[in-house]
Amino acid sequence: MPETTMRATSKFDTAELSFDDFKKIVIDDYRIGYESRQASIIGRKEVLTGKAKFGIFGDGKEVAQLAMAKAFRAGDWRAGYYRDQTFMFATGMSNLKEFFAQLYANPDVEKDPSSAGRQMNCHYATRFVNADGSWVNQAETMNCSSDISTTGGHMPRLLGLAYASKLYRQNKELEYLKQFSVNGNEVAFGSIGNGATSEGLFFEVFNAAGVLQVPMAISIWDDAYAISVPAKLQTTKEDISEILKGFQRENGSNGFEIFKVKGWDYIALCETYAKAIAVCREEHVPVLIHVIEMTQPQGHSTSGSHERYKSKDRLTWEDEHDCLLKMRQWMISSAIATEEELTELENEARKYVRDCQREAAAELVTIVNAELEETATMIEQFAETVSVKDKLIEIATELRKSYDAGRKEIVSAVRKTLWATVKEDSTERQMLANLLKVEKDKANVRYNSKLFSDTPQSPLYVPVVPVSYSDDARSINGSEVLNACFDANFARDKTIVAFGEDLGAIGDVNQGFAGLQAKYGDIRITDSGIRESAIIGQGMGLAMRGLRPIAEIQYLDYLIYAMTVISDDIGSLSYRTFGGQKAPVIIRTRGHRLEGIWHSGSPLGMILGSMRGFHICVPRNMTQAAGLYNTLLRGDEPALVIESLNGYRLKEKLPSNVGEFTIPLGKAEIMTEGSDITVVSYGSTLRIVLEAAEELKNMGINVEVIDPQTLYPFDKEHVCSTSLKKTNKLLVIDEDVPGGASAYIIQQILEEQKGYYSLDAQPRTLTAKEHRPPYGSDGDYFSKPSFDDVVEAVYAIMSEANPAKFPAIY
Ligand SMILES: Cc1ncc(C[n+]2csc(CCOP(=O)(O)OP(=O)(O)O)c2C)c(N)n1
Ligand SMILES: [Mg+2]
Repeated sequence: MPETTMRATSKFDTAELSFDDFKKIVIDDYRIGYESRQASIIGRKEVLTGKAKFGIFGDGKEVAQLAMAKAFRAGDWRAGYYRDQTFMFATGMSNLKEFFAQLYANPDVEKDPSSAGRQMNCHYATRFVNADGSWVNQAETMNCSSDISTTGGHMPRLLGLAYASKLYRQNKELEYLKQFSVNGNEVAFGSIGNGATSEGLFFEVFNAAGVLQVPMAISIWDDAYAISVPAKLQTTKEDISEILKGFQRENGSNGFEIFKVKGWDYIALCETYAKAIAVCREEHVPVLIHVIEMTQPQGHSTSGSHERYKSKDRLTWEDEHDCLLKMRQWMISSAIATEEELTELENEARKYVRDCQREAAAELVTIVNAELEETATMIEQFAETVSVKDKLIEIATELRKSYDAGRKEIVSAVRKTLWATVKEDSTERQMLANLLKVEKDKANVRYNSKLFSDTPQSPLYVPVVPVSYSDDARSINGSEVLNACFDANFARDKTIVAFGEDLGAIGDVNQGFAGLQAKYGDIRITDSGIRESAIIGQGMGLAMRGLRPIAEIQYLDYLIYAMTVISDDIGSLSYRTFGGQKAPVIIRTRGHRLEGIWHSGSPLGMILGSMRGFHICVPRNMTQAAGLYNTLLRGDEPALVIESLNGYRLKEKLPSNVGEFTIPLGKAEIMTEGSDITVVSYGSTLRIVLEAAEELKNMGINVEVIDPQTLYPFDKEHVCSTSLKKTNKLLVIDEDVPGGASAYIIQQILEEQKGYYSLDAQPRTLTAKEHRPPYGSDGDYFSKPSFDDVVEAVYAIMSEANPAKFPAIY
């Protein structure tokens, strides 16, 4: 059995390094690199012979990663991409067995701690959330934020991870948080392919890091290709560090230190990384290490072969410049090792990797085969008792014969057995039905769990504190209620920070943060550049490192600019790490109707479709918003809060416990009681609906208006379907497009809450039009649901049900 203990790289920083010590370190490094290469070669074979589904590997990038690992310390962070297996092995953050367990999609989190079999291979993560929701001591561990497959998608997160070090260094009030930082000495290491630097996110983050001066070290693995597309078609001048030269800091300016080094030159790489990371760590200067002349010995991935698009000359060049080959030649010529010693090392390494691979494969296959055997036997025994014996024997035989069967084949065989025997009733059948239930429950945990971290610290379990008002409660602007809420929370919790465009000096465009920067300092309440993705990435990285960011997007319409980070990265984080990582960032924005195509959006359907993994809060006024912030800031899951853009100047009473009262997520509220029809609405539209309900009362119609307050989760206590039992009629009103969020709400009420059975009229929706809202009051009137529209929509449903009492208006 192979040992899969850590084979981490050693540093060269011993005070007196003898040549023998030096040799040993280099040879050990070569071993790690060579094993990593073998993992790539065997991994590819496993895919091409059908034993795994897809493979993408770090071959050709090994030597630079050995050098990078030498500069990486406990407390540091990585945000990289799918080429970094050598770095993960060399730091000890992963090992070969885990590499293969992930390749085989082993859903056991002990075997694949990065993703519990959920992610493709070479998508790494370390686990830093304990089962009870508490954090591991990140200052003592090496930390790897969870990889995503989208090229460049991780860059905003990298910025946030680095920015956390800046906050921990500059904000002395955070010194007590020793488990997250030691004086901000941690570097955030990023890696990205040369092709992916064409992405907007790369440039956005690069500029932001230069402005913010954060300890971020980006390595570009430049192999001159992005799948088949050569550098000529990707990068101006075919040279990314050349064109980024303007970012070089000079004469006391801010900016980057930029390095360029060849990917096969071990010594130059080690020296470059030592130098680059020292300045990054000590001075908090971002650094770029452009590693050129890298290769892809096996091509891009298992999906194709690079012989199709690389010239013969290029392929020959790649063979000659293979970084491990070059390192080997250098080791021999420098008398570090002999040809024979290296051949022996390579033979040992090949066997070792093969053993690791076989063991990882066997670990899954043995368990699944035992389950298969048990299931097939149960089906065969059941077959003996039924008239469709042949059919069941056929199912069992097929199951036994299936090549590389997984749980899919086992569960499918049981389901087909139950179909074939639907009219039978026996103990054997019941046993199979029970087995199916058990297996479905297990599959649910394996494949469908942990969208949220769902620990005792979830905002869903934050104790409810009712709002209270003193007898002489002042009526003030909504923005002032929010301001008081933020003030109280900033005073209570030193880890809370907020940033966004115009948030700092002027206190946001609608004054929710007015005066708070002066009170709490510009390190906690900060203006940001116009860079929505980077703002959200900043929030994500901070939240992963124990801070409580409120990341502000100026208007809801601009959320789209950050959607990749929100949807791909934050939204899937808990799921894709099986709860091993979390990023409880609160995204604050404002939206719904105001003026103009890009200042009146309410794209909740888009949000609901792409932001699962977030709590979606749509408060109708600022007091409700405050209660939701109070809940979210005490929980540990990500959320979006959309304030009503037209509500900041409306008067609201100031609660006496404005920073303490909490509104539970998923708590729908009945705004007005009525017995004729249930109307569900939220956000800015709700005020119009309430006014319409008053008018409708004059027409003899009693409307029950319900505000779900949060769309995700939606009305956990089924207030809506309970209301339907009384009214039997449903109208859903919002400002999204037809079939947008209203379709989701209808699905929740009719299907999820079984409201369908209470209906005696067609359920209806009243929404905005399909296009964006035009500028001006008339544009608003003719494209968003107006007071008149609401009155008529309710009336029409009543008229349909009882035309004698409510004759058609038109
Ligand atoms: C946003 C996004 N667009 C496209 C892809 C498909 N894709 C995967 S890898 C890749 C090429 C990346 O090239 P490069 O950044 O140079 O990295 P390399 O694979 O060469 O190391 C592409 C286009 C993706 N994963 N994500
Ligand atoms: Mg490339």
